[in-house]
Amino acid sequence: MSRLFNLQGKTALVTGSSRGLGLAMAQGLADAGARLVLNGVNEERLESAAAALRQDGYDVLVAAFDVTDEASVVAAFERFDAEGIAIDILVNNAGVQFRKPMVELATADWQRVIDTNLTSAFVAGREAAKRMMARGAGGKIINIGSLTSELARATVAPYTVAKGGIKMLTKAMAAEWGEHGIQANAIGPGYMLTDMNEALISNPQFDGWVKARTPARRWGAPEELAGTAVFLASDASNYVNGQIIYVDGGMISVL
Ligand code: GCO
Repeated sequence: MSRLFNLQGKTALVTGSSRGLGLAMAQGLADAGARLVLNGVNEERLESAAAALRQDGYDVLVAAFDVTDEASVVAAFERFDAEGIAIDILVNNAGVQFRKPMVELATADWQRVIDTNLTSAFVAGREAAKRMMARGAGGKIINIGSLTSELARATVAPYTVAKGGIKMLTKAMAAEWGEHGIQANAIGPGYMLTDMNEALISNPQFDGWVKARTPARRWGAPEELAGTAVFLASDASNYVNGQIIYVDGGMISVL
């Protein structure tokens, strides 16, 4: 394995990694040598994902906590401290989708999406960065954005606002933490084959639109994010900071 992309000796916490994009990126990081800390709120699903990865020989820990609950995020990082677990790589992947026209959208639903998709990345990022700075060994923060970090689509306003915020939070992290050897970057997945998108995938009109609108003429597979995650988690990206890399089959680059 190329030294540049080698994650051996590093520990990666991936939020929302019991399935979907988070689990796929976690597998890629483990493939490159990282020890994993999987996170989610469903302990059974987490343990099942961890067991499968351990079967493949990977070093996997589990940390069940709700990224929207600041106290549980802080407690999780304090547990890492107590157990000597240094988080070298944080992937802020946890997120939800909620599709409804804004004129019908309850503020509580708006707030829930913002809290889960954006505020959680700030809280976990703050807790990770404080410790990276104290260790003086730098670190990597990878926030998961979206095509909606740049472009809006009707009926997904809170998700769009949160993901637009992810793009700018990534730059804010770079601005404050770059001098501490921390690189904060983002990945912008395109339309990926995930449970969250099931309603879209099974809708023939939407499926047709995605395929026509994407130069690759297809949806993306979750594992297609792994290479970019490894790049941004590795020494290969030590002079990359505040960027968002779109893994979208070309969709955001064309009309
Ligand atoms: C939607 C989808 C998108 C994708 C992805 C695109 O309803 O439009 O859920 O938001 O999940 O974020 O980049």
